[in-house]
Amino acid sequence: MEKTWRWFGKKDKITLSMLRQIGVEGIVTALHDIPNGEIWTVEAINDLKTYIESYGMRWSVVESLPVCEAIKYAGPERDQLIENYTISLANLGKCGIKTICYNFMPVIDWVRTDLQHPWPDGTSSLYYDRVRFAYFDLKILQRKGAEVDYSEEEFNKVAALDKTITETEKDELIDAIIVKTQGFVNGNIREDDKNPVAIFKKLLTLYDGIDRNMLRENMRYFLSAIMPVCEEYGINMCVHPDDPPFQILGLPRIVTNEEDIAWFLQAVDNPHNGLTFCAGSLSAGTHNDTRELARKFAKRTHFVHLRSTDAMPGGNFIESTHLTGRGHILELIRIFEKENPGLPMRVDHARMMLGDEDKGYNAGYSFHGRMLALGQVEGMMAAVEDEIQRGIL
Ligand code: DNO
Repeated sequence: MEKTWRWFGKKDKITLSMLRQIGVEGIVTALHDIPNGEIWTVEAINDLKTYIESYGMRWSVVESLPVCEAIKYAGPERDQLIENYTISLANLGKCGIKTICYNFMPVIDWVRTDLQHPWPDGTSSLYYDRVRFAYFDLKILQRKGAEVDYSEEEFNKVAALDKTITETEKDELIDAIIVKTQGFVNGNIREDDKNPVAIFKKLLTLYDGIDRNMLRENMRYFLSAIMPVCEEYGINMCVHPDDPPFQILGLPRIVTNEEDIAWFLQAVDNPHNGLTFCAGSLSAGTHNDTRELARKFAKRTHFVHLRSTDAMPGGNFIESTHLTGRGHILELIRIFEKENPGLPMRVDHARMMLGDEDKGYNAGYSFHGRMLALGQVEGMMAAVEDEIQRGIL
């Protein structure tokens, strides 16, 4: 597999020369300064591409070319936005960048309740606590109809939490769920927004009355519209699974399990319509077995996120190390190297350690933690390569 790294552009505190030193081969990035929905020009793409190449690496994957909400909920401006998207794709194709990661999650991308959950060894990681999430939904958002999503036991726990939670903790919860995890990935909420909860509530209303089937149809519409340009330029689209892979906040989520993946691959049955196999997102749902999914969908996978999670009691989950957990990374490397060799892969959501905490990195994108994870994954890749050489895989 190709060793890639998510880099947030020239403003990223982790520089390309640092990445070169730790053995990164390919860069995963985006034109982060261009607002969602606007066209990526050949000039802007080439400028960043040349910069990356000047450090001896290549721009391997775009993550993400964001799909605007109006495309997802089928607003009146969707055709214009799809037209812009198609032009950006063609421009990327002209520059030779052909693997494009995106997602189709309404309003909110990945969700965690704690960005610095302490481990006994002094490191920290991201964490999802179902009761804290329910607290956000029921007490902070006060979402209409939210009651049906939680059990009586969860209600009682939320009521107990309400008696002890401090205002600072509430702010931290809001920050974790809708600011720090979203700002840098989809631009719906920015770090300097004054009232993120109000903005978020308004965004949720865009999906009133939109169910899973409608969202699926909107995804089919989008993919069908962009396939001709993907074919023309050899571009591989790869959707990121929903994280976590289950329904939240009354929003439909449609890339959560085997049936969902099979659905969108079949709905637009074209090799250019594929999957970002995010082992972390998929493993966060106890209904998923990453090994089975990889065996099934390896051929339509264009990009791999190697990370792992552990399920905890009560529907909570934690990012585990890259050597452990429900991601089964070693086995995934075996499957992908056998079924679809050479795919770009990056590590993801590593722990914070050894001073990462003070650097202001984007949540989940520490330096030391990711470097350790990359070292672990490289070791596993070497072991798999050895199995291939010895003919035992
Ligand atoms: C989280 C990321 C996702 C991913 C987008 C792709 O850390 O893996 O936010 O970049 O969903 O569009």
